[in-house]
Amino acid sequence: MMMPQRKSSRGIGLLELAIIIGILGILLSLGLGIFKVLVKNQKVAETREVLSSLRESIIGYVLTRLKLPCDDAETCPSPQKRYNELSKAIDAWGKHVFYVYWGQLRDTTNICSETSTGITLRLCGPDPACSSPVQVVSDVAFVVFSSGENRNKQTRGMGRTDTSLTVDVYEYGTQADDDPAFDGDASQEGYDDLVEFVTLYQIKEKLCQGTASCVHGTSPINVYNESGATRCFNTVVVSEGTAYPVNPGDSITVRNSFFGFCFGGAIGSFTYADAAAVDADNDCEVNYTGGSTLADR
Ligand SMILES: [Ca+2]
Ligand SMILES: [Ca+2]
Ligand SMILES: [Ca+2]
Repeated sequence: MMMPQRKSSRGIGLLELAIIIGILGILLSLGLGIFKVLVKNQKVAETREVLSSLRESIIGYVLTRLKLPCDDAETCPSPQKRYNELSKAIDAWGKHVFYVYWGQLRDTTNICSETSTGITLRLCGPDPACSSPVQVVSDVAFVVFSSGENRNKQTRGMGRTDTSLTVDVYEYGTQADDDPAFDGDASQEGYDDLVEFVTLYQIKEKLCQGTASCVHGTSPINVYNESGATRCFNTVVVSEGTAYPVNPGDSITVRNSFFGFCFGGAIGSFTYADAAAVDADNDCEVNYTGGSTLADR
């Protein structure tokens, strides 16, 4: 039996072929574009992860050593460590991440007794002149940052800083380069640095119990009478175990108390500065233990 002959198809015309190739081309380029964006996002995320781990490692270091680590490009007396020994300090594009810190916070024996830094960070939005910053953060302890995909360091500062420094952070794509000398190129690249920072306040909040609101020189210091008897601080009767707030500039003369009255000559004295000097844990609380003696509480 003869099979009916199939009608042969006409095939694809030249025009259709051109259209199909065109569509494929568009799809392919879209796909490549999406692929590039995905890779880039993944690298940005990876770098953010590197920076936040590094930031946490530095905070961890401060919690045990009571001071900041060294930069990698300076003399670092043992047993101090460098920031890049604490955690990975290479970004997703293979470049070293930068560390900028306030020098005194490395020299100090106890970061809790530090009250300010000279590093200010400004979030500038899309304005390369930063004429009206979105946010200004003062007393920054340290900054870690990556020069981003363009590998151009566009953020100011590197390593130890002992003179006041303003670090400006711009919105992605802003035509800003605050360190043209470093790369020798101030070309009109969009800002793409990735920046993390920590303030002295944030460190003290974690490390120095209850000290966030205690600033020596500004906050009153509670002096607890732990001398074993009711005393008079100037003319105020302070019973055993209770606190008397001493304000900046105050000088206290301590006298004995008798039935709720202050009497007799001075048995000791101290000033606000004396109280601040012994308040090693920086919580604005010290003990008066007799005579002219104060001790940390
Ligand atoms: Ca950059
Ligand atoms: Ca640069
Ligand atoms: Ca104290």
